[in-house]
Amino acid sequence: MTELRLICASNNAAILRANLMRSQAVDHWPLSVIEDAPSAALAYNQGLDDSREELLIFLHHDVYLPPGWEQLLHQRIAEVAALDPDWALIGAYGVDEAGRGFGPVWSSSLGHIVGAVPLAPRAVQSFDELLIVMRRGAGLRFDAALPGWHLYGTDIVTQARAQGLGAYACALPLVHNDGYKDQLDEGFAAAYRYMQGKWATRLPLRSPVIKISRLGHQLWRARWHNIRSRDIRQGMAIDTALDPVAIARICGWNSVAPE
Ligand SMILES: [Mn+2]
Repeated sequence: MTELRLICASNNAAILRANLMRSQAVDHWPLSVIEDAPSAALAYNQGLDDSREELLIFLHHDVYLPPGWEQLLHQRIAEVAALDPDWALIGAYGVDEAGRGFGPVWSSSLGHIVGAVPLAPRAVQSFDELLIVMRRGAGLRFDAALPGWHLYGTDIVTQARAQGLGAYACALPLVHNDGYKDQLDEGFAAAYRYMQGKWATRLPLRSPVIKISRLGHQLWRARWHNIRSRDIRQGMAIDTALDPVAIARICGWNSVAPE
């Protein structure tokens, strides 16, 4: 079986312990935890450089992988490889060319299961950063110049596509026990502006949370929307102290292993 490693950037041991470390997958595969990195890209490149496995799963510390997820991933990889032997990336949540989001993933900040279920690997233009699988042989790296902790899922997919490499969303159910997000902050805006400049000839790009365009007015529109929808969104968000194992069970993901 192909060798595989989990790579996680974490700044909070309690969140890591309460979520990712509850996953059976951490007993199956080695895990690198990178702490106190200045950016997601630098953390993940360090994870790449310090490992040798052919398959790397970059994931958030607030993600819980339900039982059987390891077997399911192997099936999804086989499905992608049958379609595209030189594939580069697989994500658990992605946005296709038409702007449609594919999951399914539970989101505590949104309080529901997000994303249509792809019945086959779905070519996408961006990933949510919650979980990204990379085939090392594709030769990709995260962009060290991309600041902060946002939009690297869109950047890595765009890098792949610019090189003619495939990035796919596959049905890989998981729990994202993320906290309520009030507003797109200055760190997000900095990443947005960086993407506008870097990919000027490939705009617009649709990330899972926002469209990146030449004009960039979507950033202001999203901020205004977030102000107006604050009460509703706060009401829908679920307490992150809830047990992700129980959430997975309620979602019907007691075991997601293929039959
Ligand atoms: Mn997260």
